[in-house]
Amino acid sequence: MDINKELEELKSRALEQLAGTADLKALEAWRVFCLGKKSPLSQILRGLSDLPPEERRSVGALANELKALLESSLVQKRDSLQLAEVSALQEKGSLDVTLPGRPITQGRLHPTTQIVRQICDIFVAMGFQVAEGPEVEWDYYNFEALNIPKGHPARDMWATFWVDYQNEQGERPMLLRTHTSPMQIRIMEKTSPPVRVVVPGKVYRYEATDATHESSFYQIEGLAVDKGVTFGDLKGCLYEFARRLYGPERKARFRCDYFPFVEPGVEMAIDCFACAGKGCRLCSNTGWIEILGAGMVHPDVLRSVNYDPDVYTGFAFGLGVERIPILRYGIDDIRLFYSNDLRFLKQF
Ligand code: 2NL
Repeated sequence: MDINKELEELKSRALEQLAGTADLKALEAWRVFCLGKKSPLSQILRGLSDLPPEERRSVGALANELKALLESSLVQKRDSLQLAEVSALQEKGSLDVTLPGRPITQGRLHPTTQIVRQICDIFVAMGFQVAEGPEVEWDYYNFEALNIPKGHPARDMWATFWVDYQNEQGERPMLLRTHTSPMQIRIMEKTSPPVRVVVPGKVYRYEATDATHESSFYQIEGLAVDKGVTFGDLKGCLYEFARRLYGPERKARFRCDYFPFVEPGVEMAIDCFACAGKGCRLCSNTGWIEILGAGMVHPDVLRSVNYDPDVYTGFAFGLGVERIPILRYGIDDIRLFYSNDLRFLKQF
């Protein structure tokens, strides 16, 4: 049959059927039948490329015109059917358009996200940049470049999830990062000093979950490398951070600690904000609360990213994010953070 004639017939049939549709369900059936992928009109449009050029142009114009007509008729019909449906309900008395609408529940940021942003803001104000990196890492970035060689006992500090991938040497070099430091290594590899960066993110430990342990949690690490960076810079910067986060009257205490990627290494504590150092349950009667670990970047770590340790020095630190609201609000179970219980989450 002549395609032009076929289009004419499609048009009159479609418009006639449309006039006869009495509700929205029938209208949807009409739409599928007349405008759907398998409709005769769509088949004609798809077949245009097989027609000789002159015919393609005239048939194409007609077919597209019909498509536009059917689409606009559909919209008109849908409007009038919807209006009719609403008035029918109103007449029956089963629709009251003056009732207030359902309230839209307002979402909020997760407590962890709130703390991460607060901490990053403090360091940004001191000239640090913020960077994020991959959660699946290579052994090299997570351990080797951080002065933790294969077989070294320091590796036992991190119970690690290894990814089930083997390279040609039969090694399994892929893992879920146990800290965010691998990203700092990546940044130092790509840039020259000065470097001032904080890296927030999710980290993983292969541990049974209980009230005080989660197998995944958040960490923020920071790094500053330049000529002439000293332990005094570390203390000044981290003390200022503690005062901005925990209040200007806070005192700070630094004591020796060991991390393979720093030398010397320290833990930093603040005087207990609950009892002002007198001793209470929160600080286990010591008057002090440990808030982070830090140290001067180990020369071997600088060498691994081709920084000359005779020219450059730096400090680094790391802290667990959930520990902050746990202490601040007396939360007794870390699993509450990631159980999606709105009764908990709505409190922050
Ligand atoms: C902690 C202690 C720390 C670092 C993290 C670091 C990173 C590089 C080089 C040297 Cl790239 N150090 N990070 C240093 C000292 C302590 O974290 O208790 N975190 C929860």
